[in-house]
Amino acid sequence: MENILSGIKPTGQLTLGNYIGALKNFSKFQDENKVFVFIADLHALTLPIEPEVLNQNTKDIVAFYLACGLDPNKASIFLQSHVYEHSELGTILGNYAYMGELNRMTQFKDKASKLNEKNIGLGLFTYPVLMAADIILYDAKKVPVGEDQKQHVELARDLAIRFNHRYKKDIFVIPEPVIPTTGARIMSLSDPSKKMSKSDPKGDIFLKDDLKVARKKIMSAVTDLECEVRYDKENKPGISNLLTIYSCLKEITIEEAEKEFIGANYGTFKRAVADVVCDTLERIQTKYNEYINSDYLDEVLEKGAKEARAIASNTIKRVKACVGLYSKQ
Ligand code: ATP
Ligand code: LTN
Repeated sequence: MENILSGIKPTGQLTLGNYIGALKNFSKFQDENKVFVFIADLHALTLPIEPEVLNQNTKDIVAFYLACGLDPNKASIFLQSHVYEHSELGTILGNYAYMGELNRMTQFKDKASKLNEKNIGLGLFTYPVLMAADIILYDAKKVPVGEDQKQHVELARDLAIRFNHRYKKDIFVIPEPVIPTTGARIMSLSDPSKKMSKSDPKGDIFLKDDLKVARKKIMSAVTDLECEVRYDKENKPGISNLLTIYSCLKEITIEEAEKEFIGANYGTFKRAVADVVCDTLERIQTKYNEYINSDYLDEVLEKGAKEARAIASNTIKRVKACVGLYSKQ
């Protein structure tokens, strides 16, 4: 039994990329492990967001967690901002992280490059430190994430090792990323050289998309001038992306998917991809609609936060004692 932790920030509508790279995999762990899945709402403040949008996105993710099979009786589902220890450990860990290493974070460079240099928030820069605290608080050994988060989990790992080394004690469990072998980076349908991303919605399929809209997006996905359904990421990025989506949702390998479409034209192939995407969305949306307006969401969050606090407060006590912050014995 290992502790497993992951989270999603409520910055926008969840995409098929979030589902395949992250969400779909969370529930797989819950029978055999202690799973903590949270909504990284403090992280959502690192870029400008309207309060009502943040609120709605947060509720949406809770409903989608449940709709995608997370069971609150097996996994702890909670909000980052409901467990104060995240901020507290983030503050402490900030003293062990180096500005040089934070400067090298790809996500920071990427997001900062889209802002005016004078308006880059401190929170965006220190984002990975808070993320490290999220992970370390729960003694998480494994962190299931998509490819883009690998670097952040590795930083959490480096910080945990550095801290243990500094105090010559095994205070922290050393985490490692768990990245799916296929589907760790679903690309945009309109520009398969870019990641499908909820804050850059061109070419996205949203989990909330109307099925007809989703079908249309797949049918008009960018492909190439050949007529062969073959996986070749370099030369056929569009078709390769669609093959990845198909194989992940059908739970088959890329090779098995390729075999199904030997001799098929792109129209036939895209229709098959659209069918499996729409089936998946329909299944998720039916459940999402059952949850989204129910009081059950608050019950789930309350229970989850209680469970989360139980372990997080223990970690903080351990850390404070270790670094020499005084408390009554
Ligand atoms: P933003 O655009 O706000 O940065 P995002 O869509 O990239 O958001 P995150 O909240 O950063 O999504 O990610 C939630 C989880 O989904 C992470 O584990 C991340 O690695 C995964 N993920 C995000 N986009 C994709 C994608 N295109 N393919 C596979 N996994 C993804
Ligand atoms: N940075 C992640 C969200 C996130 C997270 C975490 C994921 C915040 N804290 C801890 C795994 C573990 C993202 O952008 N998806």
